[in-house]
Amino acid sequence: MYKSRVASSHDVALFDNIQIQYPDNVHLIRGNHEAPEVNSIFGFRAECIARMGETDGTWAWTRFNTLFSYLPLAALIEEKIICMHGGIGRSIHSVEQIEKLERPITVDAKSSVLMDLLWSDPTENDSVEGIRPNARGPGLVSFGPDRVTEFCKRNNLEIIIRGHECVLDGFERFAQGQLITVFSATNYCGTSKNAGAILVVGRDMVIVPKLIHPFPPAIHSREAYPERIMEDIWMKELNIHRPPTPTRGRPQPALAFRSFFLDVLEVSELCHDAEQIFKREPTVLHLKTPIKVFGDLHGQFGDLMRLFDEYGFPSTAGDISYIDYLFLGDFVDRGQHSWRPLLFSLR
Ligand SMILES: [Mn+2]
Repeated sequence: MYKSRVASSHDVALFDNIQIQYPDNVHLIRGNHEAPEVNSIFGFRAECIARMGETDGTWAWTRFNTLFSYLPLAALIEEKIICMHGGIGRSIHSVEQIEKLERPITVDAKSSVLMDLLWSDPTENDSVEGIRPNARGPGLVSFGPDRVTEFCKRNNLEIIIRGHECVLDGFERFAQGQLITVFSATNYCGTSKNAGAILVVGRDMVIVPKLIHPFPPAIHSREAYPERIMEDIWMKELNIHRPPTPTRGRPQPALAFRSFFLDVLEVSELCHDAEQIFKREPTVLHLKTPIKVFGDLHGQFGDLMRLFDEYGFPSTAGDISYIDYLFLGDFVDRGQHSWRPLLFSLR
């Protein structure tokens, strides 16, 4: 459980860096797992307790969920592409309906717009039109390609980009390309064998998918431990900043010894700062191209690092000065490292 402290402190350092330096370039919207009813069951609560102990962990889990209730719920890119976690479901016909949702918001609001936004899926293929029941649960729906076309036309939009579903190639087209699903965690739950993807939206509004593939399930090889490989890469990068023959007792940069295992005060400050940012932002974000759109991460931090490694990284050494980042929710649950993508992306 208490492995990889050094690499992890690097994560937090990077995250702090992003928060301080790039407050306008990294954007988050909410997924259905950013809710206590869901993340008490699928791993996030257990992870908080494993990292901080029963009392502090439960407190942190509660605090994070309060923070989640302030997350923006959708994003418009150049007023032409709308992004949300799930979809438009049965009830959403206009962008204004989403804009009118007042945050903080939870399931207790009994908002069908919120439920559709976070939980709905497209139907199984373009030939299945209208509204169908959704196997995810009672009251949840799937929406046909006719709904996508109608929604885009009515709101003068070209495309819907959403996450929420694990798709084999990391991205998948629906409604003749008018809706794209993107999912960034590879080999989801260790069994799905899916690729992960991000979508790069250029200034010309052309959408280019970028993929990473699951590691082969080789036994007794480094490939069986993708996270280990990532940590090796991180260690190499960290080592660049270290002198080859360190002197005992030399002054250390403060961040180098910050543990990833935050204490209550640090979680409190972090959530407070992030909450101020979410409160300043509108419920529907207005974003510009070029931008990279990330799908569900579900605590699979190694995949986030691979995507950064292959397709650019949010720092001045990377590409933050000319491209923005949008994450479509479901940062937590399932994987072992909900905290890391979460903290990383909280700016
Ligand atoms: Mn989801």
